[in-house]
Amino acid sequence: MVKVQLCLVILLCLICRKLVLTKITQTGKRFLVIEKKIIQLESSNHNLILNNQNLIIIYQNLLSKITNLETNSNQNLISRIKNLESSNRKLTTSIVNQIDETATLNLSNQNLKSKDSTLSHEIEVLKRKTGLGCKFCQQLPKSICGECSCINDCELQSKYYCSCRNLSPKRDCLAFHQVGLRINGIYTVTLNHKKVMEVYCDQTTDGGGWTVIQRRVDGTTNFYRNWNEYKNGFGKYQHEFYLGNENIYILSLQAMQPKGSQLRVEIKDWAGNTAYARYGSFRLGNEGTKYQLHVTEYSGNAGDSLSSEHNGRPFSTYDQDNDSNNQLSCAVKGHGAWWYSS
Ligand SMILES: [Ca+2]
Repeated sequence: MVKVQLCLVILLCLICRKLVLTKITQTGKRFLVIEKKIIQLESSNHNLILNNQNLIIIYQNLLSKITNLETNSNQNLISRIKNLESSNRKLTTSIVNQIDETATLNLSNQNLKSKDSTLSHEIEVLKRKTGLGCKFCQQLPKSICGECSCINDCELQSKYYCSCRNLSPKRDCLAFHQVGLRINGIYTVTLNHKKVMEVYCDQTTDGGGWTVIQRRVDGTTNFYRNWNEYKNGFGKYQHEFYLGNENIYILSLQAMQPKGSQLRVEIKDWAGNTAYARYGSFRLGNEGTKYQLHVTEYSGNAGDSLSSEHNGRPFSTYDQDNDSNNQLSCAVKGHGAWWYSS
């Protein structure tokens, strides 16, 4: 029995061994499979590591290339920016220079325009003075000045005046009128048989024969002048002028014979209305009397402003106060020169 049991046990053991062996063999196979897998994995891992290292190298190379590219590009950009900045500076300098040149040119242009304007004006003045560019006499009848000469003068409203300077001098305008001259213009007269001077004769107004001693038209001539200028006269006889107190004194003195002088004052306003004051007797005293005014026998329509207030008064200028006002100078206050009273 025991033997059978043992045999059973042995058989069992054998069976068990067989089972165990089978199990072991199966386990060993599994180990082998696992080992193979491990080897494969290790191999894969190794390959991965290699790949990884390659990738790192590639990455490093790329990084290096990028860095190089960046550095090169950056340097190129910096270089380009510097070039652009340099160009910009040159352009800016050029523009500033051009602006300066433009400003200079503008200034020169303005100066030239100003000079051109001044020259044009001077040319016009010269043309008027010389009569060039003003040819009215050629368009007028030759008889316009009779035996006198027509002289162009653009400054005059008439654009001409008559010059009778070619005629022999006489005592005064009345003397010319008495020999038949009826032309208004510039004549020569003698003073005290010594001095010959030019005067403007009005041979048509109120019977003619008038020697014009003063003409004021448009205010272009300064009449605020000193004693000597009023003594000797100033202005142009065909324009605004004052004949001069010394000349008026001598002319009125030498006209004392036979009948003395008359004075006619003509006034015209801006509207063209005229008025006159006529004095049947007129003369001036000599410089010792300060060219004392003698004027009487008023007639006319302008009102008597001379004989009523100024007759018998000495002449005054801003530098010779001969008026009867002890407080002030009427010439300075009135900005003129006259036979002021007070
Ligand atoms: Ca005074």
